[in-house]
Amino acid sequence: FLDARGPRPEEKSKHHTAYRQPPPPPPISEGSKYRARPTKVPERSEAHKEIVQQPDEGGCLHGSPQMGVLCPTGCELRTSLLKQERSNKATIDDLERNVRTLRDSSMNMYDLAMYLDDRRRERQRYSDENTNIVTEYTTELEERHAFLKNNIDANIPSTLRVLRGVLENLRSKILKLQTAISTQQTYCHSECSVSCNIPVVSGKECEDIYRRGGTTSEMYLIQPDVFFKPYKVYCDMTTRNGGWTLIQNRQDGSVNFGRKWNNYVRGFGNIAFDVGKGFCETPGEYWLGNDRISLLTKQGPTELLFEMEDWNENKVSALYKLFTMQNEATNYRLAVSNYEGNSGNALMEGASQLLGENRTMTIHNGMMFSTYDRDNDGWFPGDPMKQCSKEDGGGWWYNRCHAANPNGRYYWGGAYTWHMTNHGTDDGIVWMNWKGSWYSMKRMSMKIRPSFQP
Ligand SMILES: [Ca+2]
Repeated sequence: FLDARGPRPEEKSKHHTAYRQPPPPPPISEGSKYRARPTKVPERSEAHKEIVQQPDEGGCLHGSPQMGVLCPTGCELRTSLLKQERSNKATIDDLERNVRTLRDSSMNMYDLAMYLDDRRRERQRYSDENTNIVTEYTTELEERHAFLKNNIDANIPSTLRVLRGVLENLRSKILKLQTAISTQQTYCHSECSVSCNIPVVSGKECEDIYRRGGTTSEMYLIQPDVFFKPYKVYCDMTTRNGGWTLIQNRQDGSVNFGRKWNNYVRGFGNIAFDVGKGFCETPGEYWLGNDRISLLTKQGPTELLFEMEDWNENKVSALYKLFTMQNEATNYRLAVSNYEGNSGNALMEGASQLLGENRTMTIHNGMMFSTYDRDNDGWFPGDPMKQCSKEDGGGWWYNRCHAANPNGRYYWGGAYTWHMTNHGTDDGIVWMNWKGSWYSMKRMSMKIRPSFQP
């Protein structure tokens, strides 16, 4: 706060119009221009002389009362001036206070104006900067837009041409595939006619043929019983001295084994193929048929050989020195004995991983044959909700349900999970005692031969 008597800044001079110069001091009394007059000695009585008052200082009264008052004199002037000065002083003090207040408020106004001015300048600066930034961005955006537009104009048409070419290529490939598929469909609808040169050698079964001189493994005609027509079968003439009649074979999943009762009774699949050697030396996937198998085992003591192979070319086998399959009247009941082999005795002992009742309910020996439309299993016989064959994929001598499942579903690669199955059960080509429930064999076969004592 500026002292009223302090130095004042130049720019505030305009506010000083309210300031008034103090009144000039009253004139100073000086000596009279007149010389003193020579005075005559008054002739008065002594008594009269005594009441005459002497003029007071300044001599405002004439020496002679008859002459009255001589002036306004300096004394009177001074008194009136003193009176005036008193009232003027109060006015001046008042004015001074007003001036001080005005000055203070003008100082505040000045500060505010300065502050506002600074703010304005600052805002202007911000505004300028923002404008610059916006301009920069706009420029960049325009450049990018131009770049993209050029790029699109230059490249898209050629890309489209390439894509169109790819599309045309795919279309022609699809056309070729469709043609191939329709050819295959026509081929598949026509009757499967495998043309093989059937050897002249024949017999009751493969051991008989072997003994008659047919010693190459291939397809032959056999006639176990003169009352039944001869039929084709694959004979294995090399394994364990040959003479084996192949009654079941799995090797590539080419034949569906999830079939009805009548299919299993009559048999299904492909007996053998000629792959260019002039005769049918390559077996197909097939089930010989329950009636034929049953009849063969009734000819005399028969042995049954299971051979299986995993997807790493490991092979194991199970030989049952005695095997009989009853006829349809007793639902082709199974009987096996005298196990020899390294696969585990699944048919007679059940799954080696299981214990107690859980194990015995997987034994196959003594069971009747079941298909998904004929429930003869050991799991609530007759209950349509409890059918092993429905859940495990093929026709078999199911108990409740299996330790071995050679007619199950074919799984490429071996290991499979319950997610891949139809019913969440182990429906693969399983031999639990060797590979457990969740491994499906690459190859599986069943061969029979008359038991002959050495
Ligand atoms: Ca059942």
